[in-house]
Amino acid sequence: MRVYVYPGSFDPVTNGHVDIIKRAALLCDKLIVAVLINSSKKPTFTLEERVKLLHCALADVPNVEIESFSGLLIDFMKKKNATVIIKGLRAVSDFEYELQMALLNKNLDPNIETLFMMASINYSFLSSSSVKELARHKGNIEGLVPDCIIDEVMKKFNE
Ligand code: COD
Repeated sequence: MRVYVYPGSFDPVTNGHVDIIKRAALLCDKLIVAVLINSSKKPTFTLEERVKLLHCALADVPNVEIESFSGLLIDFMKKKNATVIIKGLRAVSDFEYELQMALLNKNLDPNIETLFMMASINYSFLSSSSVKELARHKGNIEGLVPDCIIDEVMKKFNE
């Protein structure tokens, strides 16, 4: 059984993430969306909120599971018998950091591959940070995040 892992902060999930998840899910038997618990980025949404938003966004994708992890991604991969790490690349600026991570992870476990998927052109400008910036200023986030999470994201910044 081919188990792949798509790790991230998902703070919050965007349509760019969902696009990568749907495309990656076609390549494997099970795709685990792995939500990092203690990100150095200090997430805006709690772990429970990030997981709940992902469940809503991915309700119609059959072979996807949502889990959380802390510590090293490689240790989580081994625990899940997963062989491939999925990463999304938006621009050259993503590449340098992601290459370093991929080489580091390869050094930790040579049997685990990192697979880079290019962002779709429609979402190549999109990040969780830009969604949060828009929401903070009551901007329109339609089309940037799944419809079912719009209210919850807007509420977070405008309570
Ligand atoms: N289109 C396509 N892909 C996208 C888009 C978009 N619009 N937006 C983001 N992505 C991709 C990102 O490039 C990334 O691959 C993924 O989606 C998740 O993005 P984020 O921003 O939610 O998550 P990050 O980048 O904060 O996640 C970082 C990790 C959790 C993957 C990383 O910190 C990690 O692996 N941490 C565990 C500790 C570890 O093992 N470190 C390595 C050894 S030191």
